[in-house]
Amino acid sequence: MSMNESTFVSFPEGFNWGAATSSYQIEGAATSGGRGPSIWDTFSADPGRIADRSTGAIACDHYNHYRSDVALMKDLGLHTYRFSIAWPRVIPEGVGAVNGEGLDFYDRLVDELLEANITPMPTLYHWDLPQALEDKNGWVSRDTAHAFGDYTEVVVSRLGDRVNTWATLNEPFVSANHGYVTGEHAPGRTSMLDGMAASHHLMLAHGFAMERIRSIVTNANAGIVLNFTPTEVASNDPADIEAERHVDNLENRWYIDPLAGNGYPSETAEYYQWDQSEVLDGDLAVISAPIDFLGVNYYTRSVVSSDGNELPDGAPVNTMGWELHPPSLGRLLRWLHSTYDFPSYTITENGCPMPDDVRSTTGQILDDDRLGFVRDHLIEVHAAIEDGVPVSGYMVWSLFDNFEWAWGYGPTFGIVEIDWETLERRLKKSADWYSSAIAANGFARPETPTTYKPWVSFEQNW
Ligand code: IFM
Repeated sequence: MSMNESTFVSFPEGFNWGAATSSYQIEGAATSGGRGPSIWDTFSADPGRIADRSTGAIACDHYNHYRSDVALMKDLGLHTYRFSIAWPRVIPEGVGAVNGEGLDFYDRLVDELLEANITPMPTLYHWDLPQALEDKNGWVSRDTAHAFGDYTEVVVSRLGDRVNTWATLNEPFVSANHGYVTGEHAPGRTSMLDGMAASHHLMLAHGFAMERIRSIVTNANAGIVLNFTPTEVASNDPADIEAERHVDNLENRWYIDPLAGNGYPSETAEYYQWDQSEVLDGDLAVISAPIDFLGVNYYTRSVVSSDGNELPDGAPVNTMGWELHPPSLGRLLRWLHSTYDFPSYTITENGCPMPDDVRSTTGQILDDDRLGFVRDHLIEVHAAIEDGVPVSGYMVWSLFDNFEWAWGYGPTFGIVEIDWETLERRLKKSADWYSSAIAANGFARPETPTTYKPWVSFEQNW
């Protein structure tokens, strides 16, 4: 078949192709340049918290490799680089004294990106809370939201003359739920009500940050990054239906509803006996001030029964056991647009950890499965755009293999491999493919859909 419109998946002019990372997962240099400790330094030093007992102390050492890393991004042709700023690098104690050396690092990074014609897209918080603030009750305390506003002002005052695209928080659901409810992430606390208080203070922090960004950057393009796990109900059993509703409220609506001015899903708040006493007069107005874009992180769906989540028989999964289900991304985007109608959506994360166990004779990782995953999700994005959803860009997660939180370095999400002995960066086949898709603003539609092997996920042995 010759290449024509139906076989070429062509994106609208100006579609923004990028890649994403986060500070604790790649920077390393945990004790250099005046950086203070974060909750992840503390948590990962606690034996038994991280699957391979690793930490982000060195990670990809991006702090020292940023120049060559930006050169690599330029070679790939990235339009945008989404990274995060480490609060404890900028304000080591969370409040008070600013660490000039920390700000200088992000200043140099931004200049290097602009020089390479790559748009910097900083996220102000991607989970590395200064430990000093956790010692004062972390996100359960309203003071942390105020401290975040002040930190935002420091960062944006320094970089806002060159950076206009800002994301406030990354995945507040994960910060609150994994950090304060299930304890699988730092700070490792386990209380549903603390989690709900934390969720509100995170959203308030977002609102305070938006106010500061808008007051400093007149042409700001600012928003928040939320993760979504679209749910389906396992059966018609009323218990399953009720369970699905609560999971959907907690995982998909808890953050976007207040952002859209609807408050927290009350049925689920009542179910967990959260009296919302932390929500003070005026908070919801702060939280629901207009955003310019909604960042959407999508990895998997969830089929819910009253016994928990069920993996459909024979479903393909990644090496962390998450089902691979591209159609749920398209469904999610259509649902968001028809229900909430934000001005624009950017896929701020999408990607998958795969075994990466096939190499060419020259040693390149031949990750056809990851390549297929990214391509299948981009096909969903493209279809959603054709249906009228204003999706302006796609950021693959992740640029590099990195520290995958409680899983350590086992799962590899990168389109670029890191040699953990030498820290050498090597492009995987998916990176080459992504680079040519960027150059062509699209790609050939495969004649047959990707078949994913049903990989057995790693054993979590901590
Ligand atoms: O690695 C994380 C990232 O930090 C936030 N979103 C999900 C990714 C994969 O788990």
